[in-house]
Amino acid sequence: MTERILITGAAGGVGTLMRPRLAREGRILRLLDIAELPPAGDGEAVELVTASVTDMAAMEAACAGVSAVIHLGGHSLEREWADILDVNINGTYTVFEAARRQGVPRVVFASSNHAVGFAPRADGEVAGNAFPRPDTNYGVSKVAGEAIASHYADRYGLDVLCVRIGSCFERPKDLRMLSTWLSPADGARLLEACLSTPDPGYRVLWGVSDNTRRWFSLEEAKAIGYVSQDDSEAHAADLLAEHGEPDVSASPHHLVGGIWCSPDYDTAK
Ligand code: 15L
Repeated sequence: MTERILITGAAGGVGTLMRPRLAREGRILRLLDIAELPPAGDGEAVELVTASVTDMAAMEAACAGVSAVIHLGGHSLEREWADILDVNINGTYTVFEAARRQGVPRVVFASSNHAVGFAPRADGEVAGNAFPRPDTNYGVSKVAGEAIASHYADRYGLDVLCVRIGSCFERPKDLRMLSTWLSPADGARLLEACLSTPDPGYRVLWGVSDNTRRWFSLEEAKAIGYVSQDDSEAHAADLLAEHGEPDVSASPHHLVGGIWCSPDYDTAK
């Protein structure tokens, strides 16, 4: 039987990295974004949908017949409050409500390390479900998304996994990412675990590779069957040669959110 999985924000950074890595025999990826999506490649089993996550009718149509939603859509950087409220918070509500109306049993929500950005890393390993300490409007929207997810899990019985993604890029781009990196291959492994783990209920977990310099816990992700195969240390030499060893007791490395926690990083309006 063919399964259909809806990915919102599929044209974004993480969506673009996941598209080829989540392709499977017997699976159709329904890719949704307001931005243009690259057309289907040869033999690629995709359906392309141009729509906003804030459009309830479009989201209901997009959720029809899917077995899971991977919700990556929304602003991925700090924005002023009105934009975050509309796209990230109302958009996430719309995705969950559309999924519920269409009987979609499972949603994977892309949360972020910025939901707990002000957590000090000196406190030791940060638990997957550490109490929210958002560092920006964007971080607040991820906490709100986790709350919406929890509501839909408890009230309507959806299985929901909130993945607090560290930094998902082809390779770590700076010293901080030596700790926070989620390799694309590990990202796909983690999403597969989120899609297949039986009866997860509501979970909050870190999306991170098993980096030597990691300070996010992998316990919650391991509990659903995730096995990381990557370590940012393989990419460390060039970054360390250029910048030297990071002082993890000082800004920007002493808090989970890095420079997002600095006083200059403030676009709140
Ligand atoms: C995020 O949540 C952002 O979406 C991404 O662009 C990165 O900046 C990442 O966090 C990070 O903290 O590296």
